[in-house]
Formats: sequence, C-alpha cells, structure tokens
Amino acid sequence: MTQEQVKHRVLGLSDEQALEMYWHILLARRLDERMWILHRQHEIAFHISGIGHEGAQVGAAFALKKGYDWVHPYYRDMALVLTLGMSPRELMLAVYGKEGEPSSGARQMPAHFGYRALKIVSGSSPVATQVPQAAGIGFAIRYKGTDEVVLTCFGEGSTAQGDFHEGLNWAGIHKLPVIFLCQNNQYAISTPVHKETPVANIADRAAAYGIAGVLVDGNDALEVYCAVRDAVARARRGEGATLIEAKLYRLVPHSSDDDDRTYRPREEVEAWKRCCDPLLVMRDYLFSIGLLDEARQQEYEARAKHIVDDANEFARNAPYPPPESALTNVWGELPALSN
Ligand SMILES: Cc1ncc(C[n+]2csc(CCOP(=O)(O)OP(=O)(O)O)c2C)c(N)n1
Ligand SMILES: [Mg+2]
Repeated sequence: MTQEQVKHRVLGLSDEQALEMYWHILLARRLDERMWILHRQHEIAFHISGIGHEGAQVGAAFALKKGYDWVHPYYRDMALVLTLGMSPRELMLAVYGKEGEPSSGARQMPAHFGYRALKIVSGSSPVATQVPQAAGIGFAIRYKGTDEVVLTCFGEGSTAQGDFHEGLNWAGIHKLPVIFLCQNNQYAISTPVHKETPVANIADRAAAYGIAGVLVDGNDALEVYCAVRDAVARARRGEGATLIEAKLYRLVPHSSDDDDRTYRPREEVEAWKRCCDPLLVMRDYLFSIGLLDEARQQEYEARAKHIVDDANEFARNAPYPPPESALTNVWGELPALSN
C-alpha cells in the first residue's frame, strides 16, 4: 500500500485526525461501560447506551463544523456529543442527575443531550420528534441565508413514525440543508428490523422525498465520515438534504432496563462483536497501517481510565439541584401555588 492509498489520507484526513477519531471512539466506549457498571451498582437510575454506534457517531462529528452547524441528536448519541465537545464530567453529571448538568440542569432523563454553546438541541422522548424539528431548523437556516447545516440522528425503528416522513417531505420540498442520519442497529427494542419496515434499506426511502439517499457501513467511522462530509457539502451548496443509513448493530441491551436475551440469540450478538465492533474496526485499521502500536494503545487506555475515573468522582461528589429550583425554567412567571 502506498502512502496515497491509506484510506484516511485519501479522504483528506491527517494521521492526527485518524488517531483522534479512534481516541473518541475509545473514550466514549469506556465512559459508556462505566455507566453500565454504575447502574448495576445502583449508583445511577438509568442508562441508555451507544455501544456499537460509536464509529458512525464519531465519523459524523468529524464532518461538521463544531459550534457552527446544528445538531439534533437522539438518546444513543453520547459519542457524537462527546466528540463535538461535551465533556465526560458533564455527561457523568447527567446520569447522576446532578446540578450543573448542561442538557436540562438535571430535570430531563439522561441522554436527552443539549448544549446551547455547541448548538446541540435537546430532544423530546417520543422517538422521531427531532426529525421535523431538524427540518424546521433547516428552514430557518435557509431563511437566514447562512451556510450552516443541521444533522439529526434516529434509529431505523423511528422511520416508521409519521414525524420521519413529514420531516423528510418538508426538507425535500424546500431543499433544506439537513443531514438525516439513521443509525440502523437492526432492532427497535425487541422488534427486529424486518418487522419495522417492508423495505430492505431505509436509505431507499429518500427517493420518495426527492432527496439523496446513501447507504454506508456504520461500523466504519471513516466510511460514515465520508458520507456525512459529502452530504454536508451538498447542503452548503444549496443542493438540499440527504438521508444516510449507517448499518450497524446494538452490541448491548436497548437500555439498562432491557434483557435482550429474551428476543435475540447470544450467537448473533457474539458474531457481530467479532466481525464489526466499530472500536475494533478502527483499531485494526490503525494497527494495519502502523499508526497505532501496543504501547500507544496502552497509553490511550490508561488516559481514558483516568478521565472516566475523574468524571465519576466529580459527578458522584456533586450536589443535587436544590428542590426549590424544580420549577426554574418551567414557567415564565411562577403561578401562585394553592394548598
Ligand atoms: C413515539 C414513541 N413510541 C415508542 C417509544 C418507546 N421507545 C423508546 S426507544 C424505542 C425504540 C426505537 O427504536 P429505533 O428507532 O430503531 O432506535 P434504537 O433504540 O434502536 O437506537 C421505542 C419503541 C417512544 N419513546 N416514542
Ligand atoms: Mg434500532
């Protein structure tokens, strides 16, 4: 392989950027794993995990201008928001429900990521509501005449919701600068993909709305980077929206409160872990081109452990919001409370 044939360089990414991608995948994974442990230790109430999705999310984040473009994520997007600039301490505050958590001041469930300075818009719990809202942000961008774009994410099950179709229709009619990133992890909780939709590929649905549809290997951060980068370029040129389907696999249960042994065989999960874990895909790639070696890998692991330990300590010791602040930012003017 010549230097020019090295995949990330062909895509215009430096060696440092490729390593940085791997670092974010690794850090998100270790942070996520710690949250599972904290849940099992009864330290936190709930966790919904992005394990298996990190490659797609980190690849997408690298294709955006951080703090300039808008992002309307969904609950699995911890690796995405981490790469965009939310800190492990902030993310840990959220799962503990502690004061200073940036998404909602600990009023929302965790994983409803929001961050005003990074233009990350917090979502609602009903799935796919972010899709028409992202189209609305796209409409506002067109109205203002800037070259910002908006990225929104959702699962393949969410494409059965009316909101998905309305959002894409609107984006298609008005040629809006929106990137719709579907993270197809094969399941909507216990429902397998063939019972969610009659089409083979979610990306095929784009044609019905007159927008570009792209199917990509969601386990490969570089492939997703490439697809999102091209979609961003189209959107900035005024050529409208793109629906990207990143095929991947949820390597863990739906949430801390789900037991996936009741609906999918262990062999299936193990097979996906072996072939397609995005952390290993990126690691193998970097080893194969000599950018990563065992010593550096160990150094990264130690650094990730240190950061996760620090975030955990910080959040565990942080105070809860005072009870009397429960209605802050809920009412413009506090109504009189009757007994
Ligand atoms: C409108 C609505 N229906 C049902 C739910 C309950 N629910 C939460 S997550 C989820 C699965 C969504 O699956 P998918 O869109 O594939 O995303 P994934 O969780 O697999 O990433 C469901 C049914 C909900 N939050 N909102
Ligand atoms: Mg799904």
